[in-house]
Amino acid sequence: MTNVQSAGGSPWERGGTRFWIVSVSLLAVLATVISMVAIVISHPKDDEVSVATDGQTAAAEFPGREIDLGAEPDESFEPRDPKAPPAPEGTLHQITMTATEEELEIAPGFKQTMWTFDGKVPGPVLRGKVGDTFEITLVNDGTIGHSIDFHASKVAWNDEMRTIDPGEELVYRFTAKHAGIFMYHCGTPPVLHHIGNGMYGAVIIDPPDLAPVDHELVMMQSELYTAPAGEVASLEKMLADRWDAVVFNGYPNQYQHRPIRVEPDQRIRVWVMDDGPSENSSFHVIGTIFDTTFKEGTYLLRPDARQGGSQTLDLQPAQGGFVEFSFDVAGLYPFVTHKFSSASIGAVGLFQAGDVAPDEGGADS
Ligand SMILES: [Cu+2]
Repeated sequence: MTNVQSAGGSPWERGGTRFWIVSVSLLAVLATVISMVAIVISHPKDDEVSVATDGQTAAAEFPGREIDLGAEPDESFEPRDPKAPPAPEGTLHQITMTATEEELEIAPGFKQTMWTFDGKVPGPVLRGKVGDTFEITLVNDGTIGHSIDFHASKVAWNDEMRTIDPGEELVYRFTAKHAGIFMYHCGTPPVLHHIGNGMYGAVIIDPPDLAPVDHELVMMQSELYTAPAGEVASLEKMLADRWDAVVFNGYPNQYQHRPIRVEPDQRIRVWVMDDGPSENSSFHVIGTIFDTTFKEGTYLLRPDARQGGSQTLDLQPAQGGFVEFSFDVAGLYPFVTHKFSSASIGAVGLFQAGDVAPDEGGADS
């Protein structure tokens, strides 16, 4: 036994040598396979890279269509009127609002079925004063349940904000007890889906000392989520924050296509509402400084001896306020959300102060 072992090794030892040779070979093959897989994983295909790095195509992993943000709207395109409506006379405002589901043009040459209040996205801007009573009759002309939730109100969620079926209506009555610009939206679950498909707007409740201005405007910022033709955008896309555009008053770059005309030295107030549903806003006007800012019910800045200036109004979803400013010289003044990843996908507009042609440059800077 001993000799056999010393002369040529035991069968176990000879078998062990083969075992180790085979094992090492297998390990080498395995390591090669693992490293090849690692190389493939670390070098994704070109289209996967573009999905991960290009904000405009980040939504491509969800069903939808691509908005051409460089396209011009038709000659006949009328932008959403940015003027803030005046507060109506009287202290009781009886208004009917209708929930609809209809196809709208939400970008140049791009139509999509949206859920709306009164057939538009955003819904109408309502206005009143502290102490006024709003009596809103909500009519559901859609095919699914809808509702309305006014942030300007103090009412029971299970009563006025209840969901009504198609064909039904309800009366939502509230007295405005606090000043500011407040979001309203459909509150039917999943709320994200109903807001993301268009059911949102704003109510302005004037502070008692609101000074007169030359131009008073409203900008409601929101995201657009595209869907396959004939469909509404999916909840999954909204849950993943995969918007396709960020817009003021429902349409990408509409006030760049149709600038807002003002004059130098005129005083301008812009009410800004972040209707989201999910993206924040940092409202900024290029070429001027705000001397007055009002956010979430209070003045942050008013002209005084300290001569402070403000460059942006920062808002999270469902926050609002206003800014006041003027332009010192004639020219073009873009306005943006200074979160430029949002500005670059539709959240840009243009003031034209005085007689200067909108195509004289600067609009894209
Ligand atoms: Cu709804």
